[in-house]
Amino acid sequence: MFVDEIKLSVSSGAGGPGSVSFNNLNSKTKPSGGSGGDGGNVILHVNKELPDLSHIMSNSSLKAENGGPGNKNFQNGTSGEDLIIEVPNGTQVFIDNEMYADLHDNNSTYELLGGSKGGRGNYELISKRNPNPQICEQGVKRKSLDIKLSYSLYSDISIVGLPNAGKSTLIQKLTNSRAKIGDYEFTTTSPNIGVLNNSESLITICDLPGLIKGASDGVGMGKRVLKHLRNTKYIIYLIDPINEKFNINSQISILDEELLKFDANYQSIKKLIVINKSDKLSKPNEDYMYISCLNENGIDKLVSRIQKEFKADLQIIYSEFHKIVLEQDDYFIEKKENQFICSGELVTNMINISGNKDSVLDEILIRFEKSVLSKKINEMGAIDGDTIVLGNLEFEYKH
Ligand SMILES: Nc1nc2c(ncn2[C@@H]2O[C@H](COP(=O)(O)OP(=O)(O)OP(=O)(O)O)[C@@H](O)[C@H]2O)c(=O)[nH]1
Ligand SMILES: [Mg+2]
Repeated sequence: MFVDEIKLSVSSGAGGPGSVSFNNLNSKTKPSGGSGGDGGNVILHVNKELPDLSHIMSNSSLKAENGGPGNKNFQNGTSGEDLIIEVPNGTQVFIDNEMYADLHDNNSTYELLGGSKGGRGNYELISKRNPNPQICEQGVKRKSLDIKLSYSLYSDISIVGLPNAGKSTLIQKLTNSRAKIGDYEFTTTSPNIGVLNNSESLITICDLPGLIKGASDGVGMGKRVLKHLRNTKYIIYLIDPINEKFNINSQISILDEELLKFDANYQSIKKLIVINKSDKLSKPNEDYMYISCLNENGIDKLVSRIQKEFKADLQIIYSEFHKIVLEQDDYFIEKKENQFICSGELVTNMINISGNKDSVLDEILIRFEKSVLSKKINEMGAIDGDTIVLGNLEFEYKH
């Protein structure tokens, strides 16, 4: 089954914990605890061979590997393996309904989440201030993200029209596609792709499910159809002149309106209006191109027209999209009477230290003072004696 939309939960690998250990060298003890390895990244890799997103399990939760722990004797932990998710060209990434990436370049990659940093062992924490640290960092926790992947097909031409206009019949006439045909509405439920027969160049054609009024608001299969026009170079509006509800002009208006409401940039995709079922008409209107998929009248003319159009260099409208880099290290400060309660990733990482209790507290205080938290709390009007809460730690504020 063709799958063009999928929801996933992904997590980066956690950083491995550092270690506290000491070596005896010439009767002096020296810190020798190795650091934890970094966790694996979450990466999307664009692979043009993939036909859709059906290789990814819907609603699955995928995780990169955690970094290994640091050990005594300067041994650093191993880095966690990246989680690499293969996606087809034309995949978009959404987080909370906002598009974060539009991936078009084969073999390119997009980092969704960087692996979390490994915790430093006491060897790496040696500093002028603390030449003999009895502490290590525990490594940054894994980060998780709920994403939606949406795939829009690439095609040279998309056949768009109301249900029953003959779109699938036309793709059968033009290409090797064996699309299903039916004398009822919504026969086609997912896109069919074919390659134009007897053409000098390779021209791919896509037959889409029928569009109806309100499609851009999600009526019928609306949005799932309209999104596939994003990566097409040329659109054929296929019109049914014997449609009992809508005449030729109203069909054109419905299609124009729904396309533009979905994405105003669709205006710039070149379009050709083709009236099908001319076998049912006694006197065609000369303004349009007429065909009959039934008796094949006008099909040759349509093919010549397509070939002529494709001699010019037609392009898809979106070929590049600035990829948004995801923000990390969030923090929140809540003021409650004389308390400043700090939370978020920045805080979690700041207090994620283990080892000798007093040394751990000293280190956290020094990190706090150097951090943006201390600056913000000062700006928020903290005075000496107020309480600062960092996770499960509380201490008195001093200017
Ligand atoms: N008379 C006549 N009937 C046609 C012609 N082309 C297609 N049809 C008929 O129109 C009906 C609908 O054809 P389809 O190709 O399934 O239409 P569609 O636009 O793909 O329909 P959906 O997938 O439901 O949107 C079928 O009964 C076809 O045989 C034509 O040129 N003349
Ligand atoms: Mg069809």
